[in-house]
Amino acid sequence: AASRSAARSFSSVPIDPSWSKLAQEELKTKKPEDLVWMSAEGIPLKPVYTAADVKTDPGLPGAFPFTRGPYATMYTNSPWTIRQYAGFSTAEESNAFYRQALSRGQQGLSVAFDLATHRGYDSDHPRVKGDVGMAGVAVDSVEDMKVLFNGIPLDKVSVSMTMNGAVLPILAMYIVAAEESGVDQKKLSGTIQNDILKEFMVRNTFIFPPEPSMAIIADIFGYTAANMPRFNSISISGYHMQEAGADAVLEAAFTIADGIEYTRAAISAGLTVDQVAPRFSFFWGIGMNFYMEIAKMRAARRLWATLIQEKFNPKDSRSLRLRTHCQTSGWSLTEQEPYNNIIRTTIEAMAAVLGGTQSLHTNSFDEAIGLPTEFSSRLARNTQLIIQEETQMTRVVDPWAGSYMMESLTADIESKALKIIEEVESLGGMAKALATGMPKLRIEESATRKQARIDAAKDVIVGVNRYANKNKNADGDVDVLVIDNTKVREGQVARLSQIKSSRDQSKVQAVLNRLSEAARNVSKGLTAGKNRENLLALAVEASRARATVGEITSALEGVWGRHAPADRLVTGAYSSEYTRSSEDSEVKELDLVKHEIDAFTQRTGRRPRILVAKMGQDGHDRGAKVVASGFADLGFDVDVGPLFQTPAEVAKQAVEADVHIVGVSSQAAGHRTLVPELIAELKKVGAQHMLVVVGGVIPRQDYDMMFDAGCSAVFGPGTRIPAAALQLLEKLKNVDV
Ligand code: 2CP
Repeated sequence: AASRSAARSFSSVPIDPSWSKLAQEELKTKKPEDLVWMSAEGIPLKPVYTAADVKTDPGLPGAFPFTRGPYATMYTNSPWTIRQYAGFSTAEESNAFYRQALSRGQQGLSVAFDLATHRGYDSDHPRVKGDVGMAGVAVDSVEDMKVLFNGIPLDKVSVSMTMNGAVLPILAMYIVAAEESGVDQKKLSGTIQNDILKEFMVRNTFIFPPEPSMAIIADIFGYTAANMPRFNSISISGYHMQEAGADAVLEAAFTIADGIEYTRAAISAGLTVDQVAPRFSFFWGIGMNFYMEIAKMRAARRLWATLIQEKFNPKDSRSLRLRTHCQTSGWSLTEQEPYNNIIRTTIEAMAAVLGGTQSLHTNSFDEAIGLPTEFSSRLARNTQLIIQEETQMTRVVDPWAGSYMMESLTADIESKALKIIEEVESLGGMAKALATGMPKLRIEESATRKQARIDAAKDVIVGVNRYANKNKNADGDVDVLVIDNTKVREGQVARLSQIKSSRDQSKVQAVLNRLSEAARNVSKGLTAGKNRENLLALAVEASRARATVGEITSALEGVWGRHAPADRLVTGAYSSEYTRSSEDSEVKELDLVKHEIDAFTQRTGRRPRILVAKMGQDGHDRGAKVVASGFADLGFDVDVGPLFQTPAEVAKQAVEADVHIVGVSSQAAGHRTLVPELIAELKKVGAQHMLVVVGGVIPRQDYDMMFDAGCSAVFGPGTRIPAAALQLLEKLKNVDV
């Protein structure tokens, strides 16, 4: 029923009439149009394409508009870089992991920093107790950075660092660590993520407000253009938009719009397009919609080349070549039947390769459960090695070129994305568009719709909403890496105090003062290199003097403050997608939720109220937002807490809002420390009656710990929102509210 009602609107999609005749004979009662599938992007995928569908010649690889690839020979001459994102615990442990990975086929490094570092806090800061060493490696000073790269030749191995908030101290410490190991910055090849616009949109590891954040980026562009010719100054990232729920068109459009905004920022800072754009790089998420992902990569290359040409008229053709890293989708991984994730990742990796990526990370199968182990990391790396070395896929450049379907789909994505880019441009560019909240809201809407399609089983996820394995323990428990957060923290705190006692304090203070002065000059609108010092150059000096990540950040924060985002909630997107052509059983379930909410309201005089909370420095808020929107659409009163809260702050808000339930969303392993603390804080303020539930990436092994701490329920990935709501309403019956 679902496909027929959806197909009705597709009678306008042109299908080859001769084929339609052939098809009709096979179809009996159905019509050929019934076979058209509408993608999340609103692009109809037809059962058959012909030459009539191809309007654009993709040209040659290595030539404008680069649809087929940034290089002429692509993998036939030099395959993509196998670059696995990793980092955990201490610099020593991460270093050992990197060296082993490089000896077993990995080709480039990609550093994951812990959330304390991302947000510019040293490991001894009270706000980051649950975060140190958990979702990445803890780095406080250049001494940690030197340990991290010990024995790795930085003039040979390219290093990507995912850092946006604390980008100044981290890039500076990398430069100084290399310098002190005898490698001049001119020789460093690698990439710094440095993409703050998407942080404000979706990823949330910003520190400063938007304006000074953009000034930092322009300073990094200026510094790297002058001193680091082989270093990619930014990784303009759509990946996190996809993880946050963006479809392929939104991801491509907002990312290219970000790139245009960065080019403008560079030009305003007195640089030319050709000084910066050749060292811009991109980063895509690659999900399960196979054809769409390949087409997205092709369309994005063409859009970038065409728009940069049109807007900035560069002389250097490298300014027009979109080079990209890809990562298979973390969101597409399921906690249920985790071995299915190996298959998903393989298919996604093939899409990235067929789309012409320059560098690739393949996820480990256990990432929806916890931190990857040595075993799962090896399988993930081998997935790429097998594609690269066994399948002969590298022998032909852009093998999809000329496919009627692929060329047509590429053009569809291009034109849809272009419309959105134009919309952003008409708002004055991405920085201004972000201030209106438009991009964030579009992505959240798309995420909420996606969840509703999954909950209604319109989008199939094998092992979750179809073919679920009833015997939950059939595959046994999957091992996860457990990090002793307290031990890592203690080690970091000891090293910090050792550094602070052995350095020249007056030298440190002098350079920190100059940083604050430069920050004040940024606020006055002065330009680096002309009438104020470059922030990265100063951070390099500060790092040499052994100033810490926290100190460098504080010197700037004292002037600019720390950014606190305002938030809005999507409403209506869940219920509209869910009810439209849902199965009867699913509509009945919604009725039941409504009935239970009415009963609760009659009994207590008000609707059930839930606070959706995020604690620690974990800024992944897709889950929290989708749950909040879904619960609100189902009829709950929903409060959404700010990001980055301490347990005490959450308890305070819960009491002030007098909620019945506190729902904690945890994606970065902080729950082990933070949830027990929250429950203790709630007791302290007399709110022990409130139900505490946890959702997100919670390893099965931690469930008992959560229940023992006093949690009422744990919702893993793949939980259907109405089912969770019913479970909570049931539990509320036993609570005296
Ligand atoms: C490449 N080269 C070639 C060819 N292909 N030369 C001749 N013929 C060819 N066919 C040359 C290039 O020009 C370059 O030289 C060198 O070989 C390396 O190639 P590349 O294409 O630049 O590859 P790369 O060094 O691996 O760089 C790829 C990217 C870079 C995409 C440009 O920015 C990158 O590695 N990004 C990785 C980002 C990343 O890992 N992010 C992690 C995100 P030259 O150097 O002389 O030009 S972690 C995600 C998590 C989820 C998070 O963010 O939270």
